[in-house]
Amino acid sequence: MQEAQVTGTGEGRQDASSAPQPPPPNLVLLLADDLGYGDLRISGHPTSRTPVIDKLARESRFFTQHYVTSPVCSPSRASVLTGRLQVRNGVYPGTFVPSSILGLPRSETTIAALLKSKGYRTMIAGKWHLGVGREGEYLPTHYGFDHYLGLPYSHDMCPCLTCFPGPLPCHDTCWDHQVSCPLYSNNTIIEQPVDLLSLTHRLVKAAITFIADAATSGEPFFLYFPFLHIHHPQFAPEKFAGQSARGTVGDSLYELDWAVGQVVEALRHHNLLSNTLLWFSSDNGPSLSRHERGGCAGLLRCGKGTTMEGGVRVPAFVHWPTRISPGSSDGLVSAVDFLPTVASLSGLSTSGLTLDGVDISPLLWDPLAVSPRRYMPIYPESPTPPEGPFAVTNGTYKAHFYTKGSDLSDSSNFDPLCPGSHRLTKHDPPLLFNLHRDPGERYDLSADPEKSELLRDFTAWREEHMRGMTWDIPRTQLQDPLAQPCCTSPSCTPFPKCCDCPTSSPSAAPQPAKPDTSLNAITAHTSSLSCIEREKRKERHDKWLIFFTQFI
Ligand SMILES: [Ca+2]
Repeated sequence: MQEAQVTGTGEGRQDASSAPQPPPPNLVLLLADDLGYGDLRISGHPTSRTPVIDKLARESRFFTQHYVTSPVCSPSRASVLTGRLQVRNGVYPGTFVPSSILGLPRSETTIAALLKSKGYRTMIAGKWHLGVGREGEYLPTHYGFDHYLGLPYSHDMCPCLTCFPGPLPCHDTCWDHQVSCPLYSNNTIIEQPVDLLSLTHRLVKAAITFIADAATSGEPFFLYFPFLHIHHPQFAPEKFAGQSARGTVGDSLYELDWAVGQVVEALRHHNLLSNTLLWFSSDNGPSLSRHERGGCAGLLRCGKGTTMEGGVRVPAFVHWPTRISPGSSDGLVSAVDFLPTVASLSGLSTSGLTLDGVDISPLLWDPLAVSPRRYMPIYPESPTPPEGPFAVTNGTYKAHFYTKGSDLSDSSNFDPLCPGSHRLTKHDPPLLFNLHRDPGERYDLSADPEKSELLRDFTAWREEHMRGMTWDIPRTQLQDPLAQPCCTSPSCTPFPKCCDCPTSSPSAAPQPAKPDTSLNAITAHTSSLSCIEREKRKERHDKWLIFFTQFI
């Protein structure tokens, strides 16, 4: 596809090669969870308490047209870390769950691994959501991260316990039939169930310690901080609970804001801020089925789970005080551009990689530069080869070839295209919206004869993109309840309740990780099961493969 050909180059007024070349920058990626386009005070929400993030955004290059690659967690995160679309690396359909057997392919090259190979210290503090594996073989330490502290998946994928001090309950439904949420330190579960009230504080403390150690060593570093906020069920300790007029989602956002401030203050304290590139964004739009607790897409249409703007267009800004002048850019950019952009700025070669991202650094130096990204394919939550990307945008216009609602926008949503009751619908001609004049996608222009050539261009680009795409086998749906991470043992009884362990008694020593052999690994795992169960699972998996391989 087009984007794979232009890594490291730009077509703007000024490119990276003509800018002054400082020492390799430190990199901090702050990724909020389910934070919508309209959730920050600076992006228009009147009752959000986000003073730190707002100030940081004002000092940064703010991208008004920043797209994630998927309207849900795992595939979006896979693209951030690999610079590749989720269909290329197999992180689809939907997300990994606690019982998923697989994870991000070990053959994938992450930005952490690239940076580590050039002497960077690396750490992830927060939500991973790219797999665990029966023996921890898909945890972050196998993808270039020196240190890991955090949860392996969303905290609603476990029983709801305590979300706020006192009698205030956890809101929303959680997965009460699964094991309790585990907290990992590297490859070891150190707490299960995790204490959410102290979690953010501990993640911040670990991140600050990592920054301090890096400052002492003088080595460059990459800190990836994927927050659990503001995903449901929201949680917040006493310091933040009840402190926002927005209720629970506002309180969790307020703690997120505090955490961002702590990281920035640590950088400032160690005189690292001037040579640190800080990238803030979100992994997908708001979960509207949670109503007032589900976040806000602002003026954008629909939310999480859909390919409308509210699902995939999220806030993003890049802060680097000595290199980037404050201001906003309307250039078309994507989270999948993170890897090639920071690789370019850090002097790393990506010549051996097949990437879908492009180096968008020209937009960092000049907000009026023409974006190196010409088109962005918008894939649905559960993509299939015959349907391909549901929509395509060139920044100014967006064409929807398919639309499909999501259960993450329930029937109370007044917009008929948002809820799950809106079944998969093919549009011929595609729905067409002018995003510059109509970012809310209200007024379809497809019947305008003057737009027919534009629609032909979108159709041609999409078809070329689909012809050039290599789909990996989908990896999220192969599951085994006994694959859930358990601090005691997956063979304990009664499972999964027996996996709860006291915080004073961390888990047994971690198992050595095995190399990812993909389907061979599945075979090895199933060999320990009964013959009947093995056959059942093989049959389910074969059906899944047959369905997809007929298109690949
Ligand atoms: Ca998310």
